[in-house]
Amino acid sequence: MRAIVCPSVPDAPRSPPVPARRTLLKALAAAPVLSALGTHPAGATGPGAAADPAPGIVKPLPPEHFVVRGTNAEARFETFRDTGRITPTDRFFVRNHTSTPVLDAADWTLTIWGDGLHGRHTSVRIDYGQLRDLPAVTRTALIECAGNGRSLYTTQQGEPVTGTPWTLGAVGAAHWRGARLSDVLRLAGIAADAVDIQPRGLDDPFVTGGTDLGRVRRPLPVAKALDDVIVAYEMNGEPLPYDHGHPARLVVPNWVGVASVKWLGDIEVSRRPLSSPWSTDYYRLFGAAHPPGGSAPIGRQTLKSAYELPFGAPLAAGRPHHLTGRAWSALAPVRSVEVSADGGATWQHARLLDRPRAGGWVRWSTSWRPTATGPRTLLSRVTDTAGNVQPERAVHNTQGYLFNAVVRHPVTVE
Ligand SMILES: Nc1nc2c(c(=O)[nH]1)N[C@H]1C(S)=C(S)[C@@H](COP(=O)(O)O)O[C@H]1N2
Ligand SMILES: [Mo]
Repeated sequence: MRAIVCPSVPDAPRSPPVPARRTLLKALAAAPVLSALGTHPAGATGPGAAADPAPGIVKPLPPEHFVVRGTNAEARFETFRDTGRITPTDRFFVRNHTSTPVLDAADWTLTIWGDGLHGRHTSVRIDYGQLRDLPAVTRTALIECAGNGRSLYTTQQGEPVTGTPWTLGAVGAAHWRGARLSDVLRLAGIAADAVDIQPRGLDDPFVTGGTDLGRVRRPLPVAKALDDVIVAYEMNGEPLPYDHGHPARLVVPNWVGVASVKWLGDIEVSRRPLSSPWSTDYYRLFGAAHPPGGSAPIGRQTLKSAYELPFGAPLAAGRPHHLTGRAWSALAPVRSVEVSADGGATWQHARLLDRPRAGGWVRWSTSWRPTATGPRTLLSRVTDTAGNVQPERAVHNTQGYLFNAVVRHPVTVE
């Protein structure tokens, strides 16, 4: 296959010479699409319609399956009980810093550039057809926001945090199909001494507190980039939907969701370490328990388990209840899940319904026959094969990342 190589330019700026062309249908242009799908209340999609609850998300967000949080949509974790091991695409959470750009694969190109390519100052551009011509691989991987469970720092530990107050539904599992990022980088001519790459999205620049941070981008060490990362163009057997990165996104297994850059437009390859606000101001651990300037940029996600049950669910006394949940760890395959209905005094093993595998989650079930009526707290606790186990308390950080503590799940026995 043939990639377009732009000859080196003296004084080339440290940015891609030509941003990939894109087709943006926004505001007025997007409104007919949304109304045609009949998914928003009439009148809610027009310009300036204050009623539109998730400006910038294209797919329908039925309230029985989603909670809208600003520009994002959280899946209702309890409703995962009627899904299998794979999260259906129309039930997958959406985390957008700005809004979903509606891009056309026919116009799309990916530019790979930087001093980490052979022959510095070259830049290589591939189009959608060329990406699809590379050998295709399919991986099952969770994407989980680093802030998933963030609100529990406050509700469960009484600690303040900033950021989207997710409960537990900023996670989903999908089959992703695409080209290996290593094949893309080798095609572009990555040098042996490149240390970091930095993928960047084609969505609008992120402006916060009056500061324009530029387009979403975050460095990724070359060792991870060449390992198991893919440039995905299909999700669950269909072309990537607009909200999940159409026409192409990175899928970075086991890493914090922000690494999986959507609407991929360019990748810088560098012989020196790279940084961006998403590796300096955000996605580090700040606070009393961490080094003064914050931790190193976070990479891997953590481990969690949770009941597929609404918080505060009513359960009839004197009857056995079949309770289900999910457990996952980005650190190692799940080994076991224990449950407790007496505040952690005694624990029993839950039944695992899936064979644990690296990178996925495991459904589990347990039976509980409550006797006394009143409020109760259900606990679940996952242990992985590396010996990691959910602690009673998560170590606080000001931005509420990597919540990993045992979830205290309130129910009411009636
Ligand atoms: N270009 C771009 N990529 C992005 C984001 C974004 O806003 N813009 N959000 C990131 C974050 S924080 C997460 S958690 C995941 C969410 O992926 P999803 O919306 O497909 O669930 O996408 C990541 N990739
Ligand atoms: Mo995220």
